[in-house]
Amino acid sequence: MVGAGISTPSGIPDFRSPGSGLYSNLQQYNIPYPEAIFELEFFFHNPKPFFTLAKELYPGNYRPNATHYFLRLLHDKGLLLRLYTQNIDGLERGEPLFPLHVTSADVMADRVPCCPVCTGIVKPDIVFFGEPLPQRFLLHVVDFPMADLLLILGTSLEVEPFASLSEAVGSSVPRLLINRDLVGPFTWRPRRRDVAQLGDVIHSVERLVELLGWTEEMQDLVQRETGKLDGRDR
Ligand code: CNA
Repeated sequence: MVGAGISTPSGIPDFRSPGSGLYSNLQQYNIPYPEAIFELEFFFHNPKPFFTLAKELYPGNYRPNATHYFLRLLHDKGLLLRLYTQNIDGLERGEPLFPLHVTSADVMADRVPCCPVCTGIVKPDIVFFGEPLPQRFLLHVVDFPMADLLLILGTSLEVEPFASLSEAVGSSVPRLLINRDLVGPFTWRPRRRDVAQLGDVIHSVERLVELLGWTEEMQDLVQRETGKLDGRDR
């Protein structure tokens, strides 16, 4: 389970970090309250703030960091059953979640993208507050009881129903929280096998990679993928 805190080292502000989070820097987006930027009703009332943020998050502006590559390594090793992310930056996949070909020229030119046929606003394929979660989210019913380790990285565990997934693994399954601060059930309903590694996510991930003996593999992966990004952005 991951959240905005895994992308702050890439330079993308999270919601809640004091001083650097979006909540502390709202003026530039001209929104009445922080959640508005991701609210469906507000989006159709005024889509500009969302597209200002979308432009900011376009590929090339930000790059994956060690945490994203660690997730990739878990996947490559066949150890990652599923990644549940709240992020819309797409850095776990190396691409944004909204269809670039339709919207990029408009977004880059600070225009709200509209459908050439019906003239309606193009809504990006992300889940706004006020929208149901995609069917795929229901996979958690099968996934969580199957897991034998739950990793939770860079999230305040404040947004439901995502947050409650942290309680959906078996009671004897270890849960490892890697975050700046203690959050959610790690504070109010800790379990015997919980482990909280508090501090900067990059530092913690690098330490974990080292303990796993994967440092060299990780360096190779980062080098390979950075080379690809250099080629793409050139
Ligand atoms: P959040 O509520 O802002 O919490 C982030 C958590 O990460 C906090 O507990 C921070 O202390 C912690 N954190 C931040 N930076 C670091 C760091 N360098 N090292 C360790 N811990 C760190 O964000 P959540 O993801 O929990 O909230 C869910 C919202 C945020 C979702 O609706 C997202 O769509 C939304 N969001 C996403 C992005 C993105 O895609 N990158 C950016 C901003 C907001």
